[in-house]
Amino acid sequence: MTAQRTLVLLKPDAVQRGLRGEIIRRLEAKGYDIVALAQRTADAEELAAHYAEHEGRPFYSGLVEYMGAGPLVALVAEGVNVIGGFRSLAGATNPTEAAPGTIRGDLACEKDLPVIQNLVHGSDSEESAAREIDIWFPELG
Ligand code: DAT
Ligand code: MG
Repeated sequence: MTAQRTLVLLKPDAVQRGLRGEIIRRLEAKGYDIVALAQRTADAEELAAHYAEHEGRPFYSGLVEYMGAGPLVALVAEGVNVIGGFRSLAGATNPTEAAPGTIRGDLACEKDLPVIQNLVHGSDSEESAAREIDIWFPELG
């Protein structure tokens, strides 16, 4: 039971739909702390770094286009097992499969688009969290 940090993105669809407060409310209500937070429009370089694992996938160019289409909010959340804990709050990648009660299950809906728009990103491992926090908040390193 050690405290962890995770990198969360409130993706451009979350900002555009006015869901920042609702998503941050869930994260804080769960008991996680927010140790850094910034809103900005991501550039191609940081998105390529962030999504390097998906380069070459059929949805990659749509993903980078969607993530750069407007402002997003990047934040670092802290708490015991927050990496898995936030992914539980977020729900499954596809909003149709995401359980009710989760951010994606309650607030997102599958669209007929080449990329899945699902409101949030959360790091998937300690290694990813360290790498992603360094991309979005190098000053925390
Ligand atoms: P997650 O965001 O749940 O960690 P991921 O890392 O596998 O999921 O994918 C990153 C994002 O890319 C995901 O949030 C939505 C999009 N995506 C993933 N798989 C997809 C697919 N098969 N078709 C369209 N978009 C997809
Ligand atoms: Mg992922």
